[in-house]
Amino acid sequence: MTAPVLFLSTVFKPDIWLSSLKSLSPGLAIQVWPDADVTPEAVRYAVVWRPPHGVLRTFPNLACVFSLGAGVDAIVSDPDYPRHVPLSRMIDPTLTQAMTEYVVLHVLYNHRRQRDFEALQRLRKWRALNAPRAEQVRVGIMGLGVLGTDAAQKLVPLGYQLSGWSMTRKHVPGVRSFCGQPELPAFLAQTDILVCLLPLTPETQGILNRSVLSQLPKGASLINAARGAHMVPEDVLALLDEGLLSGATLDVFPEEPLPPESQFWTHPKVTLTPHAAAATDPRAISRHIVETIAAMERGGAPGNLVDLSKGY
Ligand code: NDP
Ligand code: OXD
Repeated sequence: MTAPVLFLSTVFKPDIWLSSLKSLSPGLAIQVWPDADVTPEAVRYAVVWRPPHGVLRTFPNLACVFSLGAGVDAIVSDPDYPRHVPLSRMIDPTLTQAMTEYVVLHVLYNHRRQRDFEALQRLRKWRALNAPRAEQVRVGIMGLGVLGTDAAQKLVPLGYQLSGWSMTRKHVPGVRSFCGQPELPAFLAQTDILVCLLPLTPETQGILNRSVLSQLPKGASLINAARGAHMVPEDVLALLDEGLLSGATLDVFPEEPLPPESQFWTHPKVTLTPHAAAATDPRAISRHIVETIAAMERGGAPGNLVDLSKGY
């Protein structure tokens, strides 16, 4: 059998994705890597999540690669990625909404000292803790793209002082824009709650390190919902122990699943979730894939394109 669509993931089981694609386009012929009967020449579209490096280049007639997620670091880091093939990533309102819920939840959690209240609850201690008013709290979002911008826009009406750091200057009402390396120190110096929503690229890898985080005001908190490799784990743990960081909400880790021996599991100042901030909705991505394939077969171009020269 030959099929123009190939499902290729080292992490996701194909069933749910295949049934979702088939329900929208019953005639779509799909095969699953690494089935032995896949004919490389027949593959025109690849639907991927963390594909093994070197595999995509073995399909000479690829017309488009679809990422099942918003972050494409595991794809663009493949030195053999066929760079003439467009890469379309996940941009979808359901995913954006889910991430915004996560960010709003944990900004409030850190601002309102919920972690401290839970510690007191465990001790059966009835004690009110003070928290500043939202107007006094400065939230800084690293990465003012699709996800960061939406989260910022939803936090503004709650009264927080919002700022964002990006590559290029942004004009989002109520959100102060900082951009580029030269403006990073000023951005950090005025941030009480730092939210990382950057893509993982060679420039942003390890950016949540001692030297950068030490530029935050003492007692700032960190929310990382982007990628684990943004963080230098030992630096974050040390800064929590030293009190420079008062708390951290972490959704992503350099090694996932987080190993049982990791100190993050039990650190009293850490709240963690298992890379669950914003999952891709199979129906939403399937709609995007099916519609894009239909458009491309009529001669159209794919949307949600990654700029391969920038890596995001
Ligand atoms: P976008 O590409 O829309 O936004 C990225 C933002 O980061 C842009 O504002 C960009 O600036 C900025 N940026 C990139 N590189 C730099 C740099 N070197 N210095 C400063 N700013 C930089 O991405 P999304 O908002 O869609 O997604 C962000 C990330 O969130 C994903 O890459 C993924 O890793 C993560 N994610 C995590 C999920 C989870 O469940 N934990 C779910 C979904 C996504 P500019 O706009 O100027 O180019
Ligand atoms: C994504 C993710 O990038 O789920 O979409 O991490």
